[in-house]
Amino acid sequence: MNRPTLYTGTRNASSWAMRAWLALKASGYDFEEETVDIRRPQRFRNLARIGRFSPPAAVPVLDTGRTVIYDSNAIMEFANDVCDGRLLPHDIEARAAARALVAWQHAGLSSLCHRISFESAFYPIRRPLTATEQGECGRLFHCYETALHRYGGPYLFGDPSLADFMHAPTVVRLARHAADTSAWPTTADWMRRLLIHPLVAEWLEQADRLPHIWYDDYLPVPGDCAALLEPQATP
Ligand SMILES: N[C@@H](CCC(=O)N[C@@H](CS)C(=O)NCC(=O)O)C(=O)O
Repeated sequence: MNRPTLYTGTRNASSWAMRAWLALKASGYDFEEETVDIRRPQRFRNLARIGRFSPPAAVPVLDTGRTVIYDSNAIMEFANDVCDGRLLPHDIEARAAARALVAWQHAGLSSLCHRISFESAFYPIRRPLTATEQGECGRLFHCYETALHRYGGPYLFGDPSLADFMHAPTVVRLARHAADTSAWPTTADWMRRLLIHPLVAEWLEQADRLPHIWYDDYLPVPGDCAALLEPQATP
C-alpha cells in the first residue's frame, strides 16, 4: 500500500488545502504531500488529473491508500479522528459550537472570502476593506471574541482546534488587509497568535516566496493589477 498522500494546491492560492494540511499536520498523521499547480492555464490540466480518482476534481484530496477523501472538512474531521478527538473540544456543547464555526466557514462565510481572494493576501500592497466588508468582519470578530472569552483562550476553544485551522486562511486575508480589530482586542491577540503558530507560519513562509497570482479586478481601478502595483521599469 502506498503512503497516504495529500494533494494540496499552490500555497498562495489554495485556502481549502491550507486548512486540511494544518489539521492533518496538527494531528500527527503521517502523509506525503503532492502540490498541484492550480494557477491558470495549467490548473485545468492538473485538476483533470485529480478528477481521475476524485470526483470533484478539486484540491485538497487525501488518498489514504484505502480511501479517497475529497473534501477539506471531511479531511479535517478525519484528522481529528486519527488523534482521538484532540482537535475538537471534549465537551459536547463546545464541540457543537466549534463545528458550527467550522461549518460557517465551509459554507462560504457570507461571501466575505469570495470578495477578498486568498491570492490577494500575498500581494505586496493591499487595497483597504470596504465599509461592507469591515461590517461583515465585525460580525465574525464578535463570534471569535465570544468564543475566546467563553472558553478562556488562548485559541478559540482553548487548545488549537479545527475551528482555528478552518479559519486560519480567513485570518490571513483579514489581517493582511488591515481589518480593524480595535473593538475586539482578544480577537486581535488570537489572530496574532494564530499567524505565528508554527504550522501556519510554515505555510505562509512558503506562500510568501511564490510569484504573485494577479487578478485584474482586485483594485477599484480597472486595468492591469500587476502593472498598477508593480510598475515596470521603463527601458
Ligand atoms: N468543498 C471543497 C472545495 C475545494 C476547492 O474549491 N478547491 C479549489 C482550490 S482551493 C479547487 O480545486 N477548485 C477547482 C474547481 O473547483 O474546479 C473542499 O472543501 O475541499
